[in-house]
Amino acid sequence: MIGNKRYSSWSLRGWLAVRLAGLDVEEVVVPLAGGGATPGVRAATPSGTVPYLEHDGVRIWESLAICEYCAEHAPRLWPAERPARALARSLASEMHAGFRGLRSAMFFNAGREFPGAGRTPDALADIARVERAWSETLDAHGGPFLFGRDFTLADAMFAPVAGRFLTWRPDIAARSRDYVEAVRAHPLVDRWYAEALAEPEAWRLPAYETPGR
Ligand SMILES: N[C@@H](CCC(=O)N[C@@H](CS)C(=O)NCC(=O)O)C(=O)O
Repeated sequence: MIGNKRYSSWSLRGWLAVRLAGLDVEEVVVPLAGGGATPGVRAATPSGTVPYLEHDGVRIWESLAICEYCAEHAPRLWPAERPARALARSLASEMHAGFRGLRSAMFFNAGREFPGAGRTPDALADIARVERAWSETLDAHGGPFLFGRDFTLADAMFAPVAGRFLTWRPDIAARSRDYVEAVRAHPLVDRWYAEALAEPEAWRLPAYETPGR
């Protein structure tokens, strides 16, 4: 189960992991109600949040746990070398646990652009940290993705950040912009955006359609 694609950034992470692993699951999309209390999500998932996965009789929630479950089916979703794998897991965990300033000031909307808005001090500090993390891995592995040619679960965890940068257009380095474009061009991310734009207008929430909330 995922939230609607226009808004649900955590769902994008879990959905990418499931699709990258090729798990055969039915996709259930629930339009988010806003405010973190969608009745259909509350009733159907242990944590009251999406993404939520049921597969082979197993129930998994929390995007990072879903990533790890998918990697058990497809170990190639983490980098092959142990040091790179450790770094990828560290970055994925850091994303899962943090960047609240960025996430609250620059919410995810796959269909809008709010260039220049949302630049709170906390968001800018988070963006600086994101750029440091990205440049370290991009320099070490040569891009286009964080750990080289393959799109890993670290990229899946940061894909909604790339999406936020496309919406809010903060000032970022050319290297970061290239990475954002590479993530956006990934066929699965492109599919997510296409499906987000095809969602019913009735699912739109005014609070997520303008920059100032
Ligand atoms: N830590 C959770 C966060 C999940 C989360 O907050 N998801 C939001 C949607 S993006 C949600 O389910 N909100 C409940 C709601 O809107 O009803 C994870 O990594 O999966």
